[in-house]
Amino acid sequence: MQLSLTPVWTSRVQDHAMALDLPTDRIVRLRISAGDEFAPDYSYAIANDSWLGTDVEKEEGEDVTVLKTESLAIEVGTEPFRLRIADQDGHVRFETTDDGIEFTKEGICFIRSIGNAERIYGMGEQGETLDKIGHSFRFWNSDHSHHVPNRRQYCEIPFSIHMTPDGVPPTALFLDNPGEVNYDLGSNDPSVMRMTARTGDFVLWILFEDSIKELLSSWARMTGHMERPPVWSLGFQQCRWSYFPDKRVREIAEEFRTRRIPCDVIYLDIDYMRGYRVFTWHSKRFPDPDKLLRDLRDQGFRVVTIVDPGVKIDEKYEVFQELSKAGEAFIKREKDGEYLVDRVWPGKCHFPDFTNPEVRLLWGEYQNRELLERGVAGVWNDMNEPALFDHQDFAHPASQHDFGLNRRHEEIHQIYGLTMAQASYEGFLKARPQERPLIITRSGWAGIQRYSMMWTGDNHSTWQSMAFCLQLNLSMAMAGVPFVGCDIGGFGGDCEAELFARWMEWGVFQPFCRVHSCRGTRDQEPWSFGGSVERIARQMIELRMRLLPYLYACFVHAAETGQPINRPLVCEYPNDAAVHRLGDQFLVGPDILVAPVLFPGHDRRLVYLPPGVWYHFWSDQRLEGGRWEIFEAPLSQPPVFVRAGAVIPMHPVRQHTGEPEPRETYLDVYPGTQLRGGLVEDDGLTQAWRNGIESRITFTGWQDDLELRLYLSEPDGEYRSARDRWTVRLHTEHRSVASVTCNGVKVPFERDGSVVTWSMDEERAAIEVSVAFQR
Ligand code: MIG
Repeated sequence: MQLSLTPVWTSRVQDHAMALDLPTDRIVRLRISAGDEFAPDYSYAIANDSWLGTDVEKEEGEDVTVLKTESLAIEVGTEPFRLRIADQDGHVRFETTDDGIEFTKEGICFIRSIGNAERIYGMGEQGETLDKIGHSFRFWNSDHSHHVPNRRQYCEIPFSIHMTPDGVPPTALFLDNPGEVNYDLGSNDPSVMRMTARTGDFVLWILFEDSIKELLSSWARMTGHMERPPVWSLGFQQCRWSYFPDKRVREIAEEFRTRRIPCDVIYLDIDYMRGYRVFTWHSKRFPDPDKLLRDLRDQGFRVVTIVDPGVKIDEKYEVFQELSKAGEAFIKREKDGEYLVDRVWPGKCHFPDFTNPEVRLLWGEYQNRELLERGVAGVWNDMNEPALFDHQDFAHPASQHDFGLNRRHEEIHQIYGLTMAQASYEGFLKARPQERPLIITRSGWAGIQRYSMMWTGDNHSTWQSMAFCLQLNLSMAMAGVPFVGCDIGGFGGDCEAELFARWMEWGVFQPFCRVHSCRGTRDQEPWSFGGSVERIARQMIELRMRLLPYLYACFVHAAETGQPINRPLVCEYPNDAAVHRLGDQFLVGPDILVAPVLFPGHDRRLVYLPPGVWYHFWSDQRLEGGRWEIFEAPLSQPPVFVRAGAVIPMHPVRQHTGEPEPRETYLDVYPGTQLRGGLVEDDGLTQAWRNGIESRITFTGWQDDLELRLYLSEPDGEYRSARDRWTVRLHTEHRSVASVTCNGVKVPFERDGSVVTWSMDEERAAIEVSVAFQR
């Protein structure tokens, strides 16, 4: 979008223009022009141009200007260039070196001092570790995965969170340049971070907040929040390259139901198309897609189809004809204006220019006519880096519409996937304005979360790849994309039984929970590895279905605040140095901790439990945190823990989310000094929640030596769930209960092992529970 910021300071360094903006009291933007003057002020990342602004006091000195706002003191000097920003507590939050800009052949290079023991998070699909300090990266979306196992570069996001362990609040940086960008995060000189933009203006946003979580909220306000997703997208999903013909798809569906393994979604990969022509159906393999989709829907399955950007050059093919007629529809060669050609699955193709609004419109219409109107539930955008067969990148300099700016493709390369997802998203909302879009994409850039969720592309069926995926999910979340997940079981290569089981064990805790595998590899359905693995897979998927109310609340929270669903521990425990580089265990929402087993043959693993009390999920054993401990983890019991004080809403198992809403909701209470939890309910499918057709209930309470109190708030909102009963399960091994009263009335309870259970009627009013412990 075009931005309307007015600089509070301008200057020139050598032949380049410079400007500082203060979009809010806590955001600074610095621009340095590549040429004499600034390019028009457009951003593909920013989605919200209503800035609060701030009062500024300006002191202009000889070679340093000081700008003061309520929260920040900004010192900027031009000869040589330096920038230093301190907060109201006097902490230096951002500082360049004494000569902070170099104009080089590689572009504009900006040099910032790295803090003492600094940690760097975020950046999406970049790097092998959660903390990126000491690495260097090129940001250039591409399909590298086949060559380098621990590299994934479909969606790189130049948004990074910088934290030092000295208690100074973290700061975030966003280099708003959609061309090639290079970061050196102290790999050559540990004291400096160099950020280079090869083309275009250097536009750096600097965010100042008090915590990582607030930085992520601020980032979501700037670039857009993810949508509240359709509830079926939280269900289990099965994919493979490819299920065809239609008969095979029906068999897979049937297997899930007869084996009683819950499943919500089946995917159609590229073989459903006629010769890989986008928006067509293969007439022999899928002679009647409408009927197939209807029948599957009757069994409770949604179908998501893949869509690739390359449009086959074929005069007899309608999509090609019509887009060709539209003019400016495809990416053009700069030198002669001819449409660029490269090969992908359909053969020789042109590549739609999704920065052109008319192309997005047409694309959306085809998507709706050929897919959504036939009953397809969601759209899976692949190959949109874009990936090409003949070349790594387009063979010729090319140009795009680009807000009418007509920049070269290379200057906006990073947003190809973003704009394809935008086309898909806008199209979806046109076809079904009352529903919630489900768009999946492989490539993306800053802001992708407002259109689409991400899966992390082609991983491998190896232990190493599995461990790597975990970290990727966290790095995506720390770059503002909460709805993310990897192909469970691994895409490339043959999976083996133990790996599949271990992958399922934590894969079900990902926001996106899908099994997928490459063509030519062995079967990879939950039942493909024998009875015992099938039992584990079923049990884990069932656990996910039970946890749906908890997960859904996490998704809604993510949509409203930008908070991750799978969180690195540092999000919640920033002051605990033990978690600063911890990327092989994660939190699901604030209360569940998962520590996957990542090596073959291991039946235990070392886990770090953050300070506080935790409960072992399978045994209810109460544990003191703030330490490392080795836990037994036989197959089927991955280390999972619940934070003391958590109230986790759960449902009975259903085979898919379209089964009738349960009449009963469980509240799993893990006693702690303060209780907390929440439930958000709505129809799961439509936009009606925007008009208040939802229901929110919060759980609070406390516990002392004698008593535990639990409060359920009165439901807020108009939605009425099917619930007529709550069943509370109090996980307390070490305390015996004397009595339970609900709103002053004694209720019967039972103890089974470590769990004390009782039920309460749903009255659509507040409930106050008191549990008296035996002295
Ligand atoms: O060139 O559509 O990442 O999930 O199965 C490979 C076939 C193209 C790459 C995707 C993968 C998908 C595959 N695609």
